[in-house]
This record gives sequence, C-alpha cells and structure tokens, in this order.
Amino acid sequence: TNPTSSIDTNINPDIQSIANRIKNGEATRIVVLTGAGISTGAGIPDFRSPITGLYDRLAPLGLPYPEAIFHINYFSHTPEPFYAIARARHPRNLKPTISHAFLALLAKKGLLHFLFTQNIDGLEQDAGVPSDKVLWAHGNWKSQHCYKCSAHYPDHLMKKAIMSGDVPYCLQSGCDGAVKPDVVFFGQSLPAEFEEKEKEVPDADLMFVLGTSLKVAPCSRLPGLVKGGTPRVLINMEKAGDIGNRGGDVCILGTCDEGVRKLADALGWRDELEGLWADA
Ligand code: CNA
Repeated sequence: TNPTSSIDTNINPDIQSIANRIKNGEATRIVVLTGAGISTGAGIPDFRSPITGLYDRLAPLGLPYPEAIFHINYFSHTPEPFYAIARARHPRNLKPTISHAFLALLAKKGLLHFLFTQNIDGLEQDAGVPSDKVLWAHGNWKSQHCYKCSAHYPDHLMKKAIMSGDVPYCLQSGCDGAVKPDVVFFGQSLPAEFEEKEKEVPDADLMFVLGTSLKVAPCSRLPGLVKGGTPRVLINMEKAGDIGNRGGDVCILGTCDEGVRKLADALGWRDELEGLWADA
C-alpha cells in the first residue's frame, strides 16, 4: 500500500460500501434487529455463547433442558430456577454499549425506520432510541403480573423477590400463581404489535442485525423478509441465519462494539458517536 495515499486502507470495502449507501441517502429506512450479543459488552451474558452464556451455567439447577428455565409450562409448576438466576440477570445500573448508542445515532439522524429487539434489558431506550421506534419483541423487566390470574404485582415487592431469590406469589386471595416479569417466555405469544411491524420489514432499504444467533423464532425470520437486493448487514461474533448467502449481504464478524466503530469511521460519525455514548 502507498503510505501517502489519502484512502484509509484500514476500512474494509464492504463496510465502506454500506457507509456510502447511507451517506448518499440511499438508505433512509433502516430496520434493525438486535439480540443478547449487543448487551454482553454491558455485562449481561447472552444465552448461547459457550462458557460465558447462561445455558452453559445452568447444570446445578437440574433443569430437564436449558430453555426450560424460560418456558412458561415449566415455570408454571417450577418457578424456583428462574428466581435463582433472576438477580444476576436483572439489568440494573448498567451503561448501554456504544452499539446501543449507534442505534440512537441512527434515530437522531432520522434513518432508523424501526428496531426490533429480542432483549429485555431496556438498554436501547437508555441509550436514547425513542421508544416509538422500538418493539420489545420479548417484553421487558419493567413490570410483572401473576402468570395465572394476571393480577399486577407491586414493583417494590418484585425488587425484593429478585434480590432475595425467593419466588413471589400472587397477592389475590384464592390465587397461588407465581409472579412473572412481563418477559415473553417460550410458549407465550409475542406482543400483538409484532405482526404489524413485521409487515413493514420489506420496506427497509437496509437491515442491520446485531448480536443474535438467529435461533429464536419468530424474530429469526425477520432478515428473510427483507427484499432481495436490499443489503443486510450482520454484526456478530459468528455467522447467523442465512446472512451472507444473498448478494448485497455483508458480515462484520467480531464484537458489535468493534463493528459499529468501524462503520462509524467509514461514515465519518466516530466523534459524534463517542460523544453520544459518553452522554448516555
Ligand atoms: P443468543 O442465542 O444467546 O445469541 C447471542 C449471539 O450474540 C451469538 O451469536 C453470539 O456469538 C453473539 N455475541 C455475543 N457477544 C457478542 C458481542 N460482544 N458482539 C457480537 N456478537 C456477540 O441470544 P439471542 O438474542 O439471539 O436469542 C434470543 C433470546 C436471548 C431472547 O429471548 C432474549 O430475550 C434473550 N436474552 C436477552 C438478554 C438481554 O436482554 N440482554 C440477555 C440474554 C438473553
């Protein structure tokens, strides 16, 4: 390479081509799908990463299979394992990652059409993504109800239960249901809004998929709804789904934070991004 060249040879041409698309105004309806890998940098382990992921650490709880801990049928008769890990999973006082800040920057620039998150940590909102741009496909930890009679359960008592690890039970007389955070467990329906928003995915002129193994339906099908020829960009530690198989796909393998920094460099947004993140 020519050391005097003004071209930054460190920027991967695929990343530069995505950045150019955005800079040229060809991508103004960006749809994003995020998963647990965008938040591991904030200190919340994902499910499926070997060793660090939650599923590799559940052996002492004697579950029939790892996903049982988040399966509504299992929870209905054995809620104890969920509460045994709840304290460690509960997102509290965590700082969003720079990847969350990148999403907030897309929104600030009017380029974020919509964000589907599979995460329940709320960090995208903490980073400044407006809530009307986010669909929490798997619900959130901010509220809780009895899984049986759906009665609301007070926040302060839930906090106590999470901190102590004791299962909280419904306060309604005659009901003995365990209380469950309003997180979508396996076997439960997604928010009704999901199907509405899913219909808008083909309108995307660019899709970013960050930090997800694309193993959980129905979010896993969202990248397949993007129109052929529309670029799909995966930023993840590993390949996921079929991203990379279509013309126009770009896979930026590595951490989400490294990936968004590279993109921000290619876009000339790096300082703005770091500033937004510092203020989050
Ligand atoms: P997953 O199946 O655990 O996959 C995570 C993916 O992220 C894997 O492909 C990892 O290789 C990748 N990954 C991990 N760390 C990084 C990183 N720093 N940078 C880039 N990639 C990374 O999780 P999914 O989200 O795909 O599965 C959906 C589940 C996980 C949803 O139901 C979530 O509610 C649930 N979950 C959410 C959280 C959270 O809210 N932060 C945490 C753990 C699990």
